[in-house]
Amino acid sequence: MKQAVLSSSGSRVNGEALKLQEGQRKAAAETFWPVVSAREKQTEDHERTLKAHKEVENPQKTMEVNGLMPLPDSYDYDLIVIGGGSGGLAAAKEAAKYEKKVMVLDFVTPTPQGNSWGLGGTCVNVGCIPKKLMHQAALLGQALQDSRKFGWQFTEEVKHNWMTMTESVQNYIGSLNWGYRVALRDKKVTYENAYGEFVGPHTIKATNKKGVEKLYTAEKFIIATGERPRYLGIPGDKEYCISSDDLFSLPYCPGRTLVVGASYVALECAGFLAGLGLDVTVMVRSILLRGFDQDMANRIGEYMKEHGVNFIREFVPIKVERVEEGTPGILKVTAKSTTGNQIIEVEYDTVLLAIGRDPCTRKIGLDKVGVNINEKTGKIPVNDEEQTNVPYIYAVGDILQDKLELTPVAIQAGRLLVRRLYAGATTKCDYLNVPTTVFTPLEYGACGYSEETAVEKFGEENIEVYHSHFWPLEWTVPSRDNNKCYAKIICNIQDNERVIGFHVLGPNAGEVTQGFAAAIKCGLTKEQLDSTVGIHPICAEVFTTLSVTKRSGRNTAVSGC
Ligand code: FAD
Ligand code: NA7
Repeated sequence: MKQAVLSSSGSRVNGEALKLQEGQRKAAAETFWPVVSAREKQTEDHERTLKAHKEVENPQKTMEVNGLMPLPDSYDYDLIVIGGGSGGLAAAKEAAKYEKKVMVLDFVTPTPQGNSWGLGGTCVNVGCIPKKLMHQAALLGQALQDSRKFGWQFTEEVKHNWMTMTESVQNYIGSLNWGYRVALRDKKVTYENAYGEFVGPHTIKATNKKGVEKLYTAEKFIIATGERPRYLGIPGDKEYCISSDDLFSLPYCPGRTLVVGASYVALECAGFLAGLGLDVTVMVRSILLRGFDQDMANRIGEYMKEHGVNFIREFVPIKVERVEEGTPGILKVTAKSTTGNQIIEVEYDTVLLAIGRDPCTRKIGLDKVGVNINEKTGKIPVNDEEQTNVPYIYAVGDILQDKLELTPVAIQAGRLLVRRLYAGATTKCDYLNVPTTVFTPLEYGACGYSEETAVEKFGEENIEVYHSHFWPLEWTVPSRDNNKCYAKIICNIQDNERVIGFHVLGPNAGEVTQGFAAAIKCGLTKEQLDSTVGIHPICAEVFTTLSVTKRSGRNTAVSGC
């Protein structure tokens, strides 16, 4: 078997290294691990590799002990993708288009409560999809109330059944899981439900549920392992609390719920739970929706409060205890003020932690291949081509440092990366002006700068903020929530009043934002917005008639449509 010998400095000294191009040799030296020159179609059955590996009883140990490592003559795969979520599946399917031999490894480590799910990653199983469907369940409750004013009459009391909702949502998710498996099979992508971990250069160990281990080699790798919910690290958190990874398949109604955390996952979950009629409290450590426009964030908070969500501000839990068994049972939460010494004790049926998510990068053998991570956050820094510091290893999605954690971003980055790798394309993923929506009861759509970051970057005197309240026609007849919906754009005065920030609070905010995001990408200016003819009577038309600047202090309230 061929072996590469590492000198103490890590550079390769066997014959093949001499064949490396200058750039590759430099990269190999920089990254400590050898770079094997690109080989077209040199994939073979992994049995051959396994046989080779058997000769080295423990390749990892061999490397560590004597600096020797196996270097296969050829690779089992052109590309191995670790993680079958939004980014990983998009990349794998795209690579298959170019007739590459591709493998996807996907494995879900069960939650502390024992939940796991099928192929497709966070978005499909425990993220965007169930979240939006449950948000829809809550909106339907509101629509039922509104409908009485439109003439609908019900004879029965209106109730919500948690189990019916979760079963319907889970059935739909099951169909998506199945669809992904079929899509991979149709595209001849090998899928293994196994945990991937680097054990040496170009070599990965795949461990399945039964603990069976296999070694595979590939010319290139894409890491797309995503993130998992963080825990508080206090007594009782993993034993008694749930996370969003458990909520969407919870086999009982959560009842009185404490949501810990105040970012979008926390507020979205709190919003739909309250919309289903549950008693919900959000425990906020500092501010709502860190990173988002704070003017909009506070308006969302006010609306939620008016619609029955309780907030405990500037407190953090320090202990969770079970006081009564059951599903859900009763939990006692002891919490401490972040501004003083006050301690409170509060009881809930369910405690949902939504205090952030950690990237799955610390247990995948990155140290074995020399991939750098940010030690503090676990995130992987990449260049603008999603390449890690090890040239044959790429990364996409939520695990990337300083990038957006959104499904369409992961998909776009994965697809474009593969097109660059295998189809001669040059287009890079554009992480700027990415639109997003927070599905709180009053939905929030945004694209571009928040007001505070625009002020910070351009200076207050150089930005003009236009804003207005609006009242959706659909809400007028049931007489609800006047002067809650709100539209705001931020323009750069120095650049022909180009729209650099777009913010909307109102129904279907995502649908509204998507089209404007395309316009912003094309360089939309305030003048162009003004010359755009609105569609009547819809919410989005407000953006074609914005005339009040924030600077003017003029009233933005509306009384009719
Ligand atoms: P993931 O989709 O998380 O996929 C990673 C996969 O890799 C997982 O299946 C994981 O189990 C697997 N894996 C991890 N380690 C290994 C390993 N060693 N070996 C094999 N497999 C491994 N985004 C939006 O755009 N819109 C939304 O509305 C939205 N809502 C969200 C709501 C919630 C509650 C959450 C939590 C997230 C939401 N997101 C939303 C974010 C979105 O889900 C993520 O940005 C997206 O899923 C990231 O894709 P990814 O490919 O990076 O990782
Ligand atoms: P974020 O965006 O990381 O926000 C975490 C929230 O939890 C935020 O409000 C934090 O408050 C709060 N937090 C963090 N640690 C604690 C502790 N120890 N106690 C109380 N509160 C805490 O997380 P999300 O879950 O909303 O979203 C993460 C990603 O998931 C997102 O980007 C999507 O990809 C899906 P802070 O403002 O720091 O005081």
